[in-house]
Amino acid sequence: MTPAGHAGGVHIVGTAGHVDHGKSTLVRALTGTDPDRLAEEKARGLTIDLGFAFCTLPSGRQVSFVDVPGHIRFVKNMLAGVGAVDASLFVVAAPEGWKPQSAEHLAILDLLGISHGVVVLSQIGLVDDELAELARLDVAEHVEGTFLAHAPVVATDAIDGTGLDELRGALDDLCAATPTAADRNRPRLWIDRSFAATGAGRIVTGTLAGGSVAAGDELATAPGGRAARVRAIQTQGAAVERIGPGHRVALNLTGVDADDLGRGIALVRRDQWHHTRSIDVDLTVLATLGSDVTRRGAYALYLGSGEWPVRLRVLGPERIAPGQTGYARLHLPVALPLVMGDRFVLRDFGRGQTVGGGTVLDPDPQLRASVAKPDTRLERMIAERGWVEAAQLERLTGERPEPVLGDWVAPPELAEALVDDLRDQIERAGPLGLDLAALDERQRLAMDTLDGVVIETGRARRADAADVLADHPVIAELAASPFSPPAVSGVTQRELLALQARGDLVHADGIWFAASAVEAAAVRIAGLLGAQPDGVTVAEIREELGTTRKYALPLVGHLDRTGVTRRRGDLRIAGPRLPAVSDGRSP
Ligand SMILES: Nc1nc2c(ncn2[C@@H]2O[C@H](COP(=O)(O)OP(=O)(O)O)[C@@H](O)[C@H]2O)c(=O)[nH]1
Ligand SMILES: [Mg+2]
Repeated sequence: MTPAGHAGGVHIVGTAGHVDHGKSTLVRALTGTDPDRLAEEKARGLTIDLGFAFCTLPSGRQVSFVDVPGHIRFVKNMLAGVGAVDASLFVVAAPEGWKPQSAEHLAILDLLGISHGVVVLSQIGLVDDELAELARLDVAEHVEGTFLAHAPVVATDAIDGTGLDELRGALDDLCAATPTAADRNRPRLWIDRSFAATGAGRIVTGTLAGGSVAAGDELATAPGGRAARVRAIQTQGAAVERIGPGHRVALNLTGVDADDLGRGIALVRRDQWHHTRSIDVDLTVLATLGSDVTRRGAYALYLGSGEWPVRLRVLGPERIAPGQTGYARLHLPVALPLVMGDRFVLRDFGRGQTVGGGTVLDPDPQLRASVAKPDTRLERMIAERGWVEAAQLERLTGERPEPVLGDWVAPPELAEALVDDLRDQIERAGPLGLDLAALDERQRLAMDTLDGVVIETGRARRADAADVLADHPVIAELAASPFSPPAVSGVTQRELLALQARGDLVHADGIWFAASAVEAAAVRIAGLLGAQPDGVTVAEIREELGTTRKYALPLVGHLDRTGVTRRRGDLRIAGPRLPAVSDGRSP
């Protein structure tokens, strides 16, 4: 066991166990902080809501505790706290032994994928050795086959201090063996408490996961989408400027109303998450459940720190039997920022029972429920979507796949089909080439990856296709009588347009001119204007060029449009692009 990888890391340990088994007393004995902070909790000696405390272990490691209520009526509060813990401090009172909420809490931790824990046999001072041994056997039997099967078991008495040092040592070992939260630069804080700050603004608390938060950051509520600015951050009782994932944090927020904050709401960076109202999940139904899970039933989804009523549809068969794992589509009443791999617990509202739980497989189901077959494979996500942006897949899965084209990801056969189709189009376009303006973004990106293709003046042709446009006879034909060009013949419209795009021909009011003719005309007019700076008439231009109005008008119109000349009444004067005339040509 090596502590590498969590230098400065903090572990979050959640308590679990039946009511009155000594969870809160144990947390107070370890940390000096009474996690029962509500007046009512103190009066009744009963944990109602989540409590928080922290301490430093003998190794110097820091550990934060989330103390949960054990009473059946407050399972909802327990669920709001355990979603983000790294490990479990699982408490069973030696005098009472295993009880219903011992079982329910263990099942919930298992469903949430918690895999590390320490078992505490508490109140050991209240039993003799024989009873203590019976309690130990009782616990061993019940944790068999669960993540606690091989967990250390420590007997403690929080009142006389028995076993507390041993427990600290066991917690140290536990933390050393438990990975701390990953940093994916995608912070998400499920709020578990929200209250008014003494100055201004609000305080929210939660377990930060996925990324860092710094003072000054702007976050958004989800659901809700309200902007909230982080004014100050506290962790373990101290103010910090910035805090990484895996910590209990309190954020002082400004710019957001109390109504927009509360348990179950998440704070995330805007645009980093896919917000969804339907998810495909795997669902493991507890073996102890008395009936199958079907679409009938009023279900509550516990995810993050929230509780949401959901509609459920089993995928594939109609039902999932107790002890079985199946697939389901859940419909939520609000859009939540969810990602593949998020864990959840499902309870039956009416019966107040835990039904089961599982993992989000697809936070944005694409297929109809009758045919959907979700799993956690990236290839399935891509296959169901076709072309999809890598950034979107990262939002959905937390993984950023290697794009095949630009920022796009696609199933291999689609990527191949795109390239094949492009090669076909280029082939069909022949020597004239394929007009790139007619292609979409992905086709243009794919074009850059093709070998043996030449791109010229916005057209792509095969490198080995002759350039039929170079020295095309029509250019010479038109240039031969530059200012009275013949009507074009023996050349296709596509060729003419391609020649125009290359700058070889000019099309003006229905007449095709050689580009060289237009340039020559500009020089000749510049000469005229040198002699008559106040302007020349179309008639004078027509005479200078030795042509007729039929050609002179389109030519002059073209020169006006391209800024060579400018119109003033009936005259043409110099435009900004009038060529300079050499002295020799000026009179
Ligand atoms: N003698 C003894 N009493 C304990 C011990 N732990 C808890 N208690 C008592 O058991 C009762 C319930 O403890 P509490 O921590 O509130 O249980 P929780 O509901 O699991 O949080 C309280 O009256 C405690 O004083 C222990 O280790 N030894
Ligand atoms: Mg308690």
